[in-house]
Amino acid sequence: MNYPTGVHPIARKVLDRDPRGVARACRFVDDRLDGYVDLMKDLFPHTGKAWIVGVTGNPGAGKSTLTDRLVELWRKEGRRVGVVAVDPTSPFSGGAILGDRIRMQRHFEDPDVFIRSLATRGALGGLSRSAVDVVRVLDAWGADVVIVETVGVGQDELEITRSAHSTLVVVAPGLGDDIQAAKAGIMEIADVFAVNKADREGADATVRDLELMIALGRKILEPPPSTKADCHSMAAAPVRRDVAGHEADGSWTTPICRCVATHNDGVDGVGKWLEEHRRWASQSSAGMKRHGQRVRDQFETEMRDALVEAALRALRPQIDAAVADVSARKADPYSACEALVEAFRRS
Ligand SMILES: Nc1nc2c(ncn2[C@@H]2O[C@H](COP(=O)(O)OP(=O)(O)OP(=O)(O)O)[C@@H](O)[C@H]2O)c(=O)[nH]1
Ligand SMILES: [Mg+2]
Repeated sequence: MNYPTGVHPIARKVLDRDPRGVARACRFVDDRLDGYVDLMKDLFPHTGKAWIVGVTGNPGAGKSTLTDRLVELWRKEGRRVGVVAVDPTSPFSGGAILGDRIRMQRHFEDPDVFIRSLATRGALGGLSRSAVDVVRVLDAWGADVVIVETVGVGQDELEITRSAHSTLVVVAPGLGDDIQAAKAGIMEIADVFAVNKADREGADATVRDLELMIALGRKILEPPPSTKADCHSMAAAPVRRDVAGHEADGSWTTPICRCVATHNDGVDGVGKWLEEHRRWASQSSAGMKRHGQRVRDQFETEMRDALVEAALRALRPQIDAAVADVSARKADPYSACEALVEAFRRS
């Protein structure tokens, strides 16, 4: 392909779909090497086409196994798939990431699948910023779908999930207390629930728990629906838009799918509901609003990073002096910060 002169050499490789180029670009943005902003500038016009699917849930719920199955499902449909596995819990050992690689390794040979693990917290902006940039690299590479797997804990991970178009929360039976603990966060981010390990005891109770949570979330405004959509019933009957998914008032009620990822059972139902959510999000005003919020959140994060970086660079000597003063207790950190911000404003 021909590019205008000045296009970053790594960007050319990504746009030419050279797998090694994509790997280099991911490392480049993850490590924030010099020039990564220029690389992103060249890639950005080629982004915006991928559907970003967040997959989150408790450790061991089966996220990677389910992701592997979803990759298989979407590859059968001829889609190019990117996977970003974020593992903030073991940045040094990489243990879980190794596990993820094993679970998804059959896709490593496929030129239309690109899997990237992220464990570093990076310098500025941290994990969520790296994840957003790596997702953009895969988008520019030509991914139709990018799956972002995160463990559903912590602010960074919630932020990453918020940057997805559709979020799947994977829950395993027997984690009732965990569900209670994570309730608020989960309800906020779940677009589709997968009750995985439905071959285990307790799946029905978990589905009931989630149904109750969803009904409570919809409380007061309307009585809870008498029937809940379930992927098993979904296979048999057409989608009942009045009981899950699209609501008459334009809102979305989170459907619950049972699946057994290890046996590839119920996974197509999960895929169908994610697809349904994507359709809803692209058509409803709530979905549009969410899109606007996502762009704003990402832009504000970028602004914050850029401002902090610029300030640190411009004020380095003054910062050193202020640190010495605070350390010697000649100044309090609040006043010292205010003075530096004021100095940056005037600079
Ligand atoms: N019985 C049963 N086991 C499953 C199922 N899905 C996954 N597992 C097993 O559960 C374990 C954890 O699966 P993973 O896919 O690694 O779970 P994860 O949520 O990605 O785990 P972390 O990334 O470490 O948080 C593995 O041993 C899987 O084989 C299922 O549907 N039924
Ligand atoms: Mg995993």
